[in-house]
Amino acid sequence: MIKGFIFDLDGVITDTAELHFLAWKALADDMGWQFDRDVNEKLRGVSRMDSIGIIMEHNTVSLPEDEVAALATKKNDIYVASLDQITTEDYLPGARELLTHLRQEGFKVALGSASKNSTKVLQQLNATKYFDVIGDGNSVSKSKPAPDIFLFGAEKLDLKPAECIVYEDAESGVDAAKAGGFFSVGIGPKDRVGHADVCFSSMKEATLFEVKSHFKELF
Ligand code: G16
Ligand code: MG
Repeated sequence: MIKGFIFDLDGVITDTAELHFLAWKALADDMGWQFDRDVNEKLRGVSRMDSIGIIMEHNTVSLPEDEVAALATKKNDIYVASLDQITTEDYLPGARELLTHLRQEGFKVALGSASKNSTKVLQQLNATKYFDVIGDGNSVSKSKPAPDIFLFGAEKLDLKPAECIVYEDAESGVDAAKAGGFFSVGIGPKDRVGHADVCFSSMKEATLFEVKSHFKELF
């Protein structure tokens, strides 16, 4: 029986990827590093420290740990300042409707994001009210593809993984959901999230009606 839903944030509820891109780009320009949208795509759902690792590897740069941490903080300061421009109009199409629908039908809902800034993003969207539990980069230490963030959410919702559906837009996020024994909905192209139990090209298609008809026997 499905009793709960766990949502990733960036790429599922809203598209913070562009703001992450601009902040990484500002840092990269400052450092004389190459960074473009193709490299940014590799950072989807990846934690901040892993992200800077990918960017440095792309530039064959290596620095002492404390300097890397300071640069990641610098990027984060730029990113956090840019979150002020997020408004209640910045849900991905279909996301607010789905969250409202889940509330109406009495499902339990958790956030399962890699971001350490999820509270601020949810506040800007006025979306905090849709979530019973906020699981994010501050809640667990092992990031996706480890299942920890989704297991954290399920436990706080007092549900078993097999009673929850996870929505994810990142390959590593779908891997994490599967590793934890959750049902999964992939948002995006098949070559990225086609290994989810069911895949939709965008949140607009991933309605409760569609998901219920796919997982018929579980509702
Ligand atoms: C998001 C983004 C990633 C970002 C990560 C950490 O993950 O997709 O690009 O690196 O959060 O964010 P922060 O630097 O704010 O802690 P998710 O899991 O919400 O898709
Ligand atoms: Mg994501």
